[in-house]
Amino acid sequence: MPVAKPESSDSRVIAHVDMDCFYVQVEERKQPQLRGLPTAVVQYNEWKGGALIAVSYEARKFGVKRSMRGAEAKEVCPQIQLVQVPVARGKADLNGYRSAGSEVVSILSRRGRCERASIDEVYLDLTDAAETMLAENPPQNLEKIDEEALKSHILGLNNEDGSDVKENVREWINRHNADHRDKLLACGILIVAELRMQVLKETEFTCSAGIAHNKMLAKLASGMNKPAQQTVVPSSSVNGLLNTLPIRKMKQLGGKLGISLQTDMGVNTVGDLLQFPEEKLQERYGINTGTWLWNIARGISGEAVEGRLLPKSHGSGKTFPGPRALKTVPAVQHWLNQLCEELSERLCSDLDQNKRMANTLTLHARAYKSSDSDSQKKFPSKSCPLRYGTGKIQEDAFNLFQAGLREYIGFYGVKTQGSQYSGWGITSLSVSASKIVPIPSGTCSIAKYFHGQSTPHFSSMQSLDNVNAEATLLLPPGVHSGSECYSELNSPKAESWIEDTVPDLDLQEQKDLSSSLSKTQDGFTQDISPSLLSGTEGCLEQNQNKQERYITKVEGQFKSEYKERKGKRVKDKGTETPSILELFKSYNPYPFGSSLSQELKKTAQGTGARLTIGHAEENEVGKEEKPMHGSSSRDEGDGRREVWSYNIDEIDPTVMDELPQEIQDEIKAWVQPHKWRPNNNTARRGCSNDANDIILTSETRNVLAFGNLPDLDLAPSSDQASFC
Ligand code: DCP
Repeated sequence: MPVAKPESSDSRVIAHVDMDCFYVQVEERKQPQLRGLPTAVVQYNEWKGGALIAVSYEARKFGVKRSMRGAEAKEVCPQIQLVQVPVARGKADLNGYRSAGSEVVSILSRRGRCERASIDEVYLDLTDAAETMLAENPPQNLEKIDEEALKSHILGLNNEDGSDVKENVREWINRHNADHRDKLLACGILIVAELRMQVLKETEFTCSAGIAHNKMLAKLASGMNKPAQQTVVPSSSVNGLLNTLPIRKMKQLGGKLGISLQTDMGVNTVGDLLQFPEEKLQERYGINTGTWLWNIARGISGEAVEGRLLPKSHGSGKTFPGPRALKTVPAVQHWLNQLCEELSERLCSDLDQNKRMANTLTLHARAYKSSDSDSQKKFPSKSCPLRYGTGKIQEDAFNLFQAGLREYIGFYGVKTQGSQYSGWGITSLSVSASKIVPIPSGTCSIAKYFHGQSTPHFSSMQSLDNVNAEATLLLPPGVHSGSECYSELNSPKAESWIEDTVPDLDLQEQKDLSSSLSKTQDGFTQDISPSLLSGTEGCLEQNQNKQERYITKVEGQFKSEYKERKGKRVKDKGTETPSILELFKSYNPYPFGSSLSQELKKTAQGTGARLTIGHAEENEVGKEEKPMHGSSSRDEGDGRREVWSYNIDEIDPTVMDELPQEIQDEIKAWVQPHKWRPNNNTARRGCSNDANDIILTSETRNVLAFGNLPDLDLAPSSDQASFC
């Protein structure tokens, strides 16, 4: 449900920039002979020439539409040029389009905060740039207004009296008596026109833009005059724009809420909403949504432009509609492997180019059961901590699929079938990587991050173990689930690590998912919309080895710097005592079933308190760390898996400083209450059954196990109780 956000300022200058027939333009740049010709980009498919996914404006004049197939397009426009989307791994390869989108983003971000909203859309907050222009060089001072700016469409500007349209725009931009908001918009017109021309010059792509005081209005305006034009919404024109706008055209009202407004409230246009008092809308739709509806009817939207040039998640998906539905486990595994390979390449590329790592792997599927009264039941989305490496991602995704399938068709259904068709079919599959965070700067933190990253390697596998134990039953001979490697681990809580997942995609992405999935009802294969699975920059020679090399490089760097820092202290003491980071590295995150004293124990030895990290299941840990069939595995540690004895006086405070504050507080409280405990709250966050036992809160365990990821809510709160 949409939520109202207070308007930060009604004097913002926001632009929404949308590329024109984007994939077509990318193909035209590759093949300039296509320019000016009616052209469409088609998804590869042998049936009826494939599905059109982008149509040039020349082709649109002939009546060619995106909903058509190639053959239909040929009927209405025999001279149409059909260009196939590049293919890799049996599915569309969108990397070229993604990197073309990134080229544009890098130009548009030069004048203000920039939010990449999809593969070809960007929001810009140009308020500061407009204020500066107004203060230093207002449009009235300019000798000449740029031609592109003069071609702007200003809503509400009367152009019907036969007057020179450009002259009207010039006057509007130059008005001395305009209020501050309109003056800012006038500056926005000039800035956006300039940016769009810059994009054209540097990339050869045209784009269209909407310029308004908020994102909602800018987005509505950008599509009003396409291609290669810009539309402006002064506040005096907001009512006119919204009054007749069909309610379902509004962002977030295309679905159930829009239908309810139409059928239950008789609201057909946004303007119709004006008749309802806020309380009435709140009564019907809840406080937040009610206020949001009241606001949008008046063109009010407080949504901020997020400074985000990179995608929030990566994904790879494919649909298998109609007769192409996947009906056996090996078939699903084959496609999952392809999707995971692509996902892994993009993750490596992101890591390499942007120094970012994803933390959650999610599997989504759509399925049907041929003989089932419960046909509404959805295939549950599942997620788990993400481990880097193609083989690991493939393995985890497959395990997630099996967990989902077991839930979808029931345990007995799973047991009775293997490679045989058993009355179910998968019509879409996708894997996504989310919770992407930058690797913290500073080598110690990077090392911590990687140590954190390494632990899900077994944490997630422990968690998947129970699932595997059952799910292997459905595997045909020769198909490995990976569960064998963990069969000796029998964590009672295993399944809690696999989460049912609400797709971690933003609303636009979710909308795109539903539209792209629904687009495939014709019974033929089509890849999932790229805008759903928003991409990262060009994936150049991404591979697992590269990632591993990178990690090794950073770790090496960390180790040498760390040694240097520690050198003096070690020399003084004549013995190398591990720091808290080393402690983390060797910390066994086996979270369930081990006693607390085994997990982490503090003992007082004379005046010097010591932390002892011990684990009775070192051998189990060793097993857990075995590389999985074919999957690469980096060195998880230095073999020091026995009991660790740690003198708290030797904790390097500089290392402590790089930990997240809340973790610092908690650790300080454990190790030396008399010296470091910052406040009593920390005591409440952990619990202890013995004065000498240190018991980790689930939050801290997550941080230790997964790096600095307090928002990765992997363990249910009940863990803490059982842990104690
Ligand atoms: N796309 C896709 N499948 C869809 C919709 C779009 O693969 N169902 C791709 C092709 C488009 C690109 O995403 O070129 C951007 O989509 P837009 O909806 O922005 O449409 P276009 O850019 O093609 O055209 P327009 O000029 O109307 O924005």
